[in-house]
Amino acid sequence: MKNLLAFSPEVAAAREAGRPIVALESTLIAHGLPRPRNLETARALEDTVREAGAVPATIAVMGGRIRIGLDADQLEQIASGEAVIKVSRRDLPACLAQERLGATTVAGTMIAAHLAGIRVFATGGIGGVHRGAERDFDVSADLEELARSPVAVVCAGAKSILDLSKTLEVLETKGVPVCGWRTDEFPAFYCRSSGLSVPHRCDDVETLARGLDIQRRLGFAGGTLVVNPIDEEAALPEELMEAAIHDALAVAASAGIGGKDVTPFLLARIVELTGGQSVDANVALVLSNARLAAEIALALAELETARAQMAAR
Ligand code: PSU
Ligand code: MN
Repeated sequence: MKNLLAFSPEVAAAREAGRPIVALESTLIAHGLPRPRNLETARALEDTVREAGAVPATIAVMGGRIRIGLDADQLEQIASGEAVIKVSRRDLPACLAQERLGATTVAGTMIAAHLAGIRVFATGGIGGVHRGAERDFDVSADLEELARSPVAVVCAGAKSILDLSKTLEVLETKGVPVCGWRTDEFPAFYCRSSGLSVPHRCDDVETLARGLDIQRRLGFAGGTLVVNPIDEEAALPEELMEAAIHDALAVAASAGIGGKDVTPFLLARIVELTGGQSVDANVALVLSNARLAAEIALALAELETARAQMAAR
């Protein structure tokens, strides 16, 4: 395993010192946001985690290794590379074997975070069950990974390019704890509400950290999904987003877009249709998720320190 993982000096030092670390994904940078906002956002995400007192670990695949923490040059490669592969679970072995440049999805990043011993991960939105999945079976591997890898994923719910109700059903079937951060509703990425309720609500990071700790002590295999609604000031009108999403879905269908290209295609189309608006909202919500993830990582570290002190007595 050792030579498949490569830690940046910052992350290696944090591991050594037992400091809280927050994983960040790279598909969002390579395929989810337009240039040059993508690189600016990647940097801002790392700074936000640092300001909150944790250490950021942006994850990507490079030169036959899974990089846990990227330097400035590597971050730029992910943001501006021409042929960056989108790496989910099924893509990891080939991307590593071929020594290609890969950006990890939520699923890919969860796998890497778990291998690196990182418990908390911040992103924008997760993949889920696509609208019409009863016909084409398009269900993101992110859901399966949430059931497998013990990592807490902080997100703003999912875009309604997906069928959010079916997405919640699959999460329930797979036994993935879904926790609403100061909300009773599953957020719809650009919008604070979806009309769908979350099974559990949490209002403080200490309780959240306790839940994560208990999940581990119970021996549960999977992760937890923490859903953090976009800030009121940054949220976009539902009608605007529904219209853009409808248009994007229609174009994708008539262009015959399929497989792993569906999500990046829809994301790019929505950016075109809403102009900078959707990008501003997207950036605001990921930054907010990074802040919350750092607070959770800190609370988890405190809880573990307290337990170790108790045990030593
Ligand atoms: N949803 C977004 N922005 C994103 C993604 C999803 O609003 O950038 C990315 C994430 O990396 C997620 C991936 O893990 O798309 C899901 O892709 P798919 O639907 O092909 O599994
Ligand atoms: Mn898919």
